[in-house]
Amino acid sequence: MAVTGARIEHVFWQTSLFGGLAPQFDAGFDAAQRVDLDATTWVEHAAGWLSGSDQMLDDLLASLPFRQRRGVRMYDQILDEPRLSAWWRVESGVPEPLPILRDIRLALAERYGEPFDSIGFNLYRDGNDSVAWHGDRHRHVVTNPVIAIVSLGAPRPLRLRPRGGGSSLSWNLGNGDLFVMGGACQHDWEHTVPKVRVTTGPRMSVTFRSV
Ligand SMILES: O=C(O)CCC(=O)C(=O)O
Repeated sequence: MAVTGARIEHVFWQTSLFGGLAPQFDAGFDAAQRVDLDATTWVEHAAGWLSGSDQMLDDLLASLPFRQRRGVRMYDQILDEPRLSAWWRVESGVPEPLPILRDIRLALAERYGEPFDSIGFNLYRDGNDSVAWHGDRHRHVVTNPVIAIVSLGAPRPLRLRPRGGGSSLSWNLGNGDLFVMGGACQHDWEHTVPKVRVTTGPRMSVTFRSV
């Protein structure tokens, strides 16, 4: 994959069966399954929540100004972050990068009782891109922040473990899956998207937060 200026070019991947349709999400959250990780932490997973996710991936790759964040602490070292990111915030005054992202944002806001006024886009170009174990820094400002993640493209494991260690749980997220972390998840648990040896293509996470 080449990164030219702020734009991504020449990304090829195997599309999923229904991924190339016009994007549409399940406003009824019919497939959502909630799991309590402990007394104060929950996650919710809706497999295939967004159909047409390959089309959305294409559209976002073509339009978003992805950047590599510099000087991020990972694995106890200061490194360039091994993934690319882009951001959108309500306060910018510009519309969401795609009209359907506004509909998704408002549907998530209604279901989870959060304004979700910020969207972060993370691009894992191949199996070498990753994010290390962390809890969202946002937890220092907000108690029990809810983070909703819509995954586009090739599935990658997202793992969760109790802060400080312990056995981990794993969800394979891509192709329009919705995954929501709530309760004390950012305080008491950590999550990671680890490097993998084999992937069938890029994955993008579209992450909704309330800042
Ligand atoms: O890409 C993902 O699914 C997780 C994103 C994440 O952990 C983060 O940006 O803090």
